[in-house]
Amino acid sequence: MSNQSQNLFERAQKVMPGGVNSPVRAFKSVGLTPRFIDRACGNKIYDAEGREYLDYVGSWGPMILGHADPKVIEAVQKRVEKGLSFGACTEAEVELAELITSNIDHIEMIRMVNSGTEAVMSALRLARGYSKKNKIIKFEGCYHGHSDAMLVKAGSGAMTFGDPDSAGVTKGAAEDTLLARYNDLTSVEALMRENKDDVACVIVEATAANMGVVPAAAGFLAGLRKLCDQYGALLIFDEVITGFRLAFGGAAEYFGVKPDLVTYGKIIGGGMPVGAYGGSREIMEHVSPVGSVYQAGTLSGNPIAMTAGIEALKQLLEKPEIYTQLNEMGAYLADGLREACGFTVNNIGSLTCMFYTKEPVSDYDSACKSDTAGFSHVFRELLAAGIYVAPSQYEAMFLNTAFSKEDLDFTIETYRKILTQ
Ligand code: KE4
Repeated sequence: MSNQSQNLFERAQKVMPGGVNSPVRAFKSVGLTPRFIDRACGNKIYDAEGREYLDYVGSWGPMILGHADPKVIEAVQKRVEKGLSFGACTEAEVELAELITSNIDHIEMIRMVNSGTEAVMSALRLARGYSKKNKIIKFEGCYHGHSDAMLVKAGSGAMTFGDPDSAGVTKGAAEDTLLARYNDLTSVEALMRENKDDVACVIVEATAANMGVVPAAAGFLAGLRKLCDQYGALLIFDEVITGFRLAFGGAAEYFGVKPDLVTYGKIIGGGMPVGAYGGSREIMEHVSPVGSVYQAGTLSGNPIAMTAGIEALKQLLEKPEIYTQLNEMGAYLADGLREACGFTVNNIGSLTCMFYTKEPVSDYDSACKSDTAGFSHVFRELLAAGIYVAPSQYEAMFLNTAFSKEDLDFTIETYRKILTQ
């Protein structure tokens, strides 16, 4: 069979850095040519050669209803006939905003942007503009997109390539970013005390999924809430991955802890480029044009993207049983992998990650103990067997509603064969 992906990758590398538009897709850490994907349906993707894969990436989270959901596709097809983008107000953006604010009580107002990075960058600016304070506390191994202030000991691709601090990020841009340890409230309290009148916010993945999956420990998020209240800092939940996945109300609903601001991405756009940030009216009305915190975007609220998001979120609202189904499947997969492989497997809801260590993984340092060479070997064997997981140890396996028990059993059995051969 011709290796179309190889040919395409050679062309791509001539005209795009690394041949990709996002580093982790380059398969660099697993030493393979990335598969160029031609189409997808349900929980399957098909590469340029027509090979089928069971897809545990799901576009890094958006495809919770499976690829090419018929209702989402139909809604988008109808909408595009009316034009693609106006740079003006549309009913679609109001409808998506209302869907969210009327179903998530800590979101009274929301602003649509075009990516998770943009949502985080804007939320941080808002937190600083609202509080008139400068410092931001983030956690080692958490990834919040590629805005300068966040590329400090970041997770995801930055962690995969071992360069948590990116070139091009100036000292000035990073010096107000303080680093704490995930699941360690004492490290947060120490930073709060040292910077007590100048911490604008704490930003946290309310379950980390960019150093592999590392759930928030019992009491961690409630402890952050208490510390933020005590020191007058805003608590920002970065729910780009967990939003509309752990529950419709995301990790905030799952853990019962209310943040001051939330950032969204991925599922909110139903597969189209959408990010958003939201919170109380009191805070959000500091955003331009009402308030003094400037933020803007040509394609923000794009009607096609809004339509995809509306259709996806409507289905999640209409079928709340989806979350029970996804969470049960997540636990089933995790238990099966644990039993079959004997490694540490972290799971929360429909997010699962196997680490190539037998030690517990609860923060950045323990995640770094995973044998990434062992991961890469298994990745290559899985791909050959038609199972597509993220090409990095420091990501998640994302389940969607198209998965069956048979798919999970096939996956568990394949892992078992690879690790016992
Ligand atoms: P985007 O700018 O990629 O839409 O979102 C950035 C972001 C923000 N916050 C969290 C918690 C995130 O996980 C992300 C992006 N996630 C990665 C996957 N772990 C995107 C994949 C990629 O970089 O290609």
